[in-house]
Amino acid sequence: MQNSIYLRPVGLFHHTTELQIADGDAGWPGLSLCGGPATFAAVEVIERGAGGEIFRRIVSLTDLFERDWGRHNLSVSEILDAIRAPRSPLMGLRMDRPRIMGIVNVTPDSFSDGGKWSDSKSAIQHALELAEQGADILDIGGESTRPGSDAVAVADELERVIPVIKGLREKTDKLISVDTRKSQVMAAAAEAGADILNDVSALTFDPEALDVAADTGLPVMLMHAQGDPKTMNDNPQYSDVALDVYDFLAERIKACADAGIAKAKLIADPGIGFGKHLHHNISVMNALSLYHGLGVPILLGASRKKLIGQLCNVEDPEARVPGSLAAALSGLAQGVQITRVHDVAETKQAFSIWQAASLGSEEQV
Ligand code: 8Y7
Repeated sequence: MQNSIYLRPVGLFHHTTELQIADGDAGWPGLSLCGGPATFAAVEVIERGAGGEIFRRIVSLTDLFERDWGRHNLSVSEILDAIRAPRSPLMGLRMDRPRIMGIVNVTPDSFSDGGKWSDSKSAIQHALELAEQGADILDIGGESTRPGSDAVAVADELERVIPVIKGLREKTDKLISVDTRKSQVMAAAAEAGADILNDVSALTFDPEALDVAADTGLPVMLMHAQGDPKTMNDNPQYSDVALDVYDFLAERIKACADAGIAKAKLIADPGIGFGKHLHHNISVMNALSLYHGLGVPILLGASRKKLIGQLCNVEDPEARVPGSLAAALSGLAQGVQITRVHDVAETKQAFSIWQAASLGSEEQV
């Protein structure tokens, strides 16, 4: 293993728009995070040596610039540039404020709301309600990828999601993402009017997916998972989970670039619950701002997931909404751009208050 260096922005400050803190202004020690309305005052420098040994220290930005960090896979200034660069809009949706992605499962077996929306008419109805409640993106999925779930045949998945995407496309201008790992579903969904591809395997499950995704020209959400849904939570293994996830996502961004998918079209997601035990999920959630170094918007999906059940001793997924809101807000505090949730109205309310307090204005977006 090569010596690697990672920077995790810390000391995040979400400030009022009126304050207009210019990047690098004398007297203000912060740098802009993703060009948006947050700055960071220091970084945790994480070095991972060839043998997997890890050194961490929090350093001021001044120390960061002045020190010689030696030879690594990337330079400190390359990573800082990626952290600071404004994020491209996603199909016209600006990424400089928190966005909500509403979950629409068209599956008979999803863990938390499986079966409820499984005919296309009620799925479309549900999606439109989420749009009304303030979802910016509607995520349509026809294959449950919950831990232990069985694979779904392409024909079944097509039959579930395509009518919903077509029907929804006629009724809303909200962005529609298709949650699939299969290239045939990606191509058909693009044809039916989907705007974004959301692949929990980061285009690794289907050997055709990388090229097909590139052909659609659509943006892609790349999620980290370890192993296949059926067995992924049996025995996940990491050297350092937050860094291993980072390396995986960086590799997938590179693979996409090589296949002709521009970085401006990519979103990175650490994949809460996918091949991760409780302590892995906690480490990833704690390290979220690290992923800004990838240079693309971050997506977080913790809604109603098992870690909330484990931490709060709540068996019923529908009773995990308060924990889901806290997870979502902790994401915002770390600059997460897109939050994938079941409970859009509740999340919108939490985000509005968080934004009002941190921006110091009533201006809602
Ligand atoms: C995620 C996801 C699921 C996630 C992204 C569930 C499809 C399990 N989780 N996609 N899909 N990120 N991008 O609990 O965390 O909703 S399925």
